Amino acid sequence: MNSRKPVFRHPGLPKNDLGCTRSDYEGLDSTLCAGCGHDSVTNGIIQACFELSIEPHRVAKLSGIGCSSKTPAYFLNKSHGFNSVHGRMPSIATGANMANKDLSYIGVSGDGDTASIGIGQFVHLVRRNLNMVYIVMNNGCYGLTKGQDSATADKGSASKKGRSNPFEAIDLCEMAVQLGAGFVARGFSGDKEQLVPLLKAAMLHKGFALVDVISPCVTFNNTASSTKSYNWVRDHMEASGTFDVIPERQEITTHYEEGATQSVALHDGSVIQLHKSDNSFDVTQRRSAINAIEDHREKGQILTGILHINETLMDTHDIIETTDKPLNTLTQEELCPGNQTLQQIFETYR
Ligand SMILES: Cc1ncc(C[n+]2csc(CCOP(=O)(O)OP(=O)(O)O)c2C)c(N)n1
Ligand code: SF4
Repeated sequence: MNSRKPVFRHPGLPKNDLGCTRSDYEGLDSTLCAGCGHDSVTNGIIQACFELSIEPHRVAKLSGIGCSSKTPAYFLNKSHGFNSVHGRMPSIATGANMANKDLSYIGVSGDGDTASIGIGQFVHLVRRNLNMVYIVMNNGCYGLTKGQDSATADKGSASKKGRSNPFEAIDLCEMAVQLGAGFVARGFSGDKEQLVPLLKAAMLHKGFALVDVISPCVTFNNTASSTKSYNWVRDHMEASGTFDVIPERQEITTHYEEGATQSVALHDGSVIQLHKSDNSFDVTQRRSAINAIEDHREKGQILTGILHINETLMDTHDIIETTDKPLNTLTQEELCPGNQTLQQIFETYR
């Protein structure tokens, strides 16, 4: 497919540490409906990768099926990509990650793709703590198949054609915290100021990082009676606080009142400095995170921001003690330990 984007680049465009401009992180033109929240999330991913100076050829983009799962075509066109079948992205991500731990994995899914057909695969991805960023573009409906309610649609919420939803909603963030995820965040496609740092923090985290982004479907679920509409989310979102992602080796210069700030050191030496709006909420404690999500839900609010972070967990490779090198770089000598060692291994099974 040809892109209609201009090939001319102004020489004065800002460049990152790699000498790349933001456009080096773009993909094909979007074919989604004008105003779809998913396009804003795509832009957030492009911005986050640009600001972090991520090498596009070191990234693998993975997705399932849905309008949301089409978006990897619209960012990082110099990266690896795999568009799997509906709800099966987690198993593709697991296989790829096991084969090559040196790539960065960005998975994009929808609430249908993750919370309905793919929920069985999703929960195991979380509990295994696969090192990847998992983005859910959450619009409370199946956009691609014309707007049926999804499992994240709130009880009582109604889409354009549907009746009020009679079922309880699945809260993917709360479920991920309960399953032991080390990084859980919630954003809104209409709040770029919060979304880009959330995505950056998720990309710097080692292990499974869930970013659930409320991303309204303007065609089927942007009604006055929908709790996933632009207006409803704007009126009901409550941020857990603001935060800075301070890259490795950069001095922390901001100063906030003691007690209101919580610093979390990331695996690569970067630091997340959270300026909390509520001192009673400790993002490093699972129970505290679950209580905060529940308390806000009871008040009819959507809690956004970093909801939980734990930098002490081991990822899948550490847990099952895989080899340090990507499988395709292993030599014959490394793969075959020799007759004597093989005999010793066989002896342990006799
Ligand atoms: C096995 C299978 N079952 C059903 C479908 C039909 N289908 C395609 S996308 C989709 C749901 C998409 O919803 P979501 O993941 O929320 O993405 P959105 O389009 O809302 O971004 C469904 C049911 C399919 N493609 N494959
Ligand atoms: S149908 Fe909805 S989710 Fe799909 S592209 Fe259009 S607005 Fe976006």
